[in-house]
Amino acid sequence: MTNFSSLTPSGFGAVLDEGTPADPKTVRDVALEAGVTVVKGQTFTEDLFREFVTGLGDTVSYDDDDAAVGYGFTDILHLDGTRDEGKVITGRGGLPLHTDGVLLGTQVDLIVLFAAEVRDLAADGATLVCDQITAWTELPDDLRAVLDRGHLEYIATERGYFTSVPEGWYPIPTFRNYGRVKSLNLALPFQSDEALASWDVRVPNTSAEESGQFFTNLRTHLSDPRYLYEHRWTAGDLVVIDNQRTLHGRRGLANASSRKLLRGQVTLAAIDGAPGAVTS
Ligand SMILES: O=C(O)CCC(=O)C(=O)O
Ligand SMILES: [Fe+2]
Repeated sequence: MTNFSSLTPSGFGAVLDEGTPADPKTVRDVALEAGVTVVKGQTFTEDLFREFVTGLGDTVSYDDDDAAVGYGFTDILHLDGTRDEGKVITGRGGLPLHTDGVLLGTQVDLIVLFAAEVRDLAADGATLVCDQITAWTELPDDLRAVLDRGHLEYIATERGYFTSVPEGWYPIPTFRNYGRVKSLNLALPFQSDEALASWDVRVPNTSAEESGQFFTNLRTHLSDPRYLYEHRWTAGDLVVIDNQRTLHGRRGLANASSRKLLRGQVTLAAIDGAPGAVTS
């Protein structure tokens, strides 16, 4: 599958022309091959969306000890752009580039997003997807050296979402490899103009100033248009992201706009020679 026109100059991402409903196996294969795939014109109800997500692999669900994670959503999270005070991930503000599973330490291979409703979205409320493997390959040496130290320190500040993680700062490895691909295990800090933060991150044993400068430079590199696909939502859009090869984020929603996305997460078993497999 190499004849897709890509979504970034780095050669990553693919639009898939599928019927309605899209076939989960086809969508999964293209998402793993291309890193992210966009399918337009889908008409899922929440139940049909759940069925589609199940058809991609093992659904990540939060139960038993993790039942309260994400305000207790269990398997399908509603990214509703809510105005509820204190909600960040399901709220209206921007989200810095990150991969899912960093703070909770979970293996999330695919992120599945479906736009059930979109109103007056214009240019913002976009979801950003970064081709992190290429960006990592092309990372300046000074930034690489900091990541190569092996850990960053995080604190989860949105406690209603991150219910099962330590209270204070805790170290998280900068890389991960669940058997398919080694990649950056990273969540950038919120910027000061993003009113509410869901988490914060710092470079250990470094001044706040140096740590801040590191993340500014890292953000500049990862946000280069060469690596970045910006998805502007239309109702009926399905976007499936390979969470092991990308970082993603969101631009904040403008005041009058409304956007209701459904989100599922999928874990794939480590498959030798799977599409998208990168040996490292
Ligand atoms: O709202 C978005 O576009 C992305 C949300 C997100 O990053 C997440 O739910 O993990
Ligand atoms: Fe996310």
